[in-house]
Amino acid sequence: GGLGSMVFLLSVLLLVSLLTCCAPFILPLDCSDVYNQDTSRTSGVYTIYPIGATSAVLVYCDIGSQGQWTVFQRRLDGSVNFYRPWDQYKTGFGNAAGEYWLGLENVFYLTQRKRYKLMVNMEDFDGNKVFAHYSSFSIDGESGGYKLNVSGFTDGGAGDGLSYQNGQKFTTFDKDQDSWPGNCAKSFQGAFWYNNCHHANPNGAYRWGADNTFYAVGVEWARWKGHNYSLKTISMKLSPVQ
Ligand SMILES: [Ca+2]
Repeated sequence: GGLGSMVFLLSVLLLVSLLTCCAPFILPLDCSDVYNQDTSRTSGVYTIYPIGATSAVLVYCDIGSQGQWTVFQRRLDGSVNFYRPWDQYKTGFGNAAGEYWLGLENVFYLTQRKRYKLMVNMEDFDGNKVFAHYSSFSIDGESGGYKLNVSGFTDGGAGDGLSYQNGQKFTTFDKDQDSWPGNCAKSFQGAFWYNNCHHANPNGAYRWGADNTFYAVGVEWARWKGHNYSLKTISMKLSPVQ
């Protein structure tokens, strides 16, 4: 009857207004939102919604005294193959509890919604840990080749691995957008914002330390360990600028 339809109509209106008005406040965009919703939360895997309510993504949140960091790239043990095509780097792959890539589309939407800083943490096979910090990080959308915009370097012992690749589009073995006649992703066994070609290759082949058999193909941060040392761990993470 009339009352039933009115109740139904009101319910639909309520649902629509909740989704349109309040979804951004209910659904966490990043790990900073995850923490602010419950400050007892610690590091671990959480669900975020960088693109919107219908696009839940699992992510590792690094939560500690240094703040809340949304990890978008992580190498730990060589368990995941990072030599993958464009569509995989666009949408993401791997396991948020282990090694993974969050996806360029997710990272693009994140950096559209807030202003972010970037932390890159890394470790060698002797237990030495260093970092590189950048006060500003964003990437362009797919139509702009997911171009890297990074600045404001602070040295935590790692050296500046990214400024050389700033302003470059993302390259995979099946999509060459680098500044070299060849394809840097193919030649250096990774996928990244390559220039001509790299000072850092975080998505390169996992090679367990020093190895000069093939030049510069490992998980590298050249300013720290050179082009023939593949790191034990590296992670790239974002936190909003206050
Ligand atoms: Ca090229």
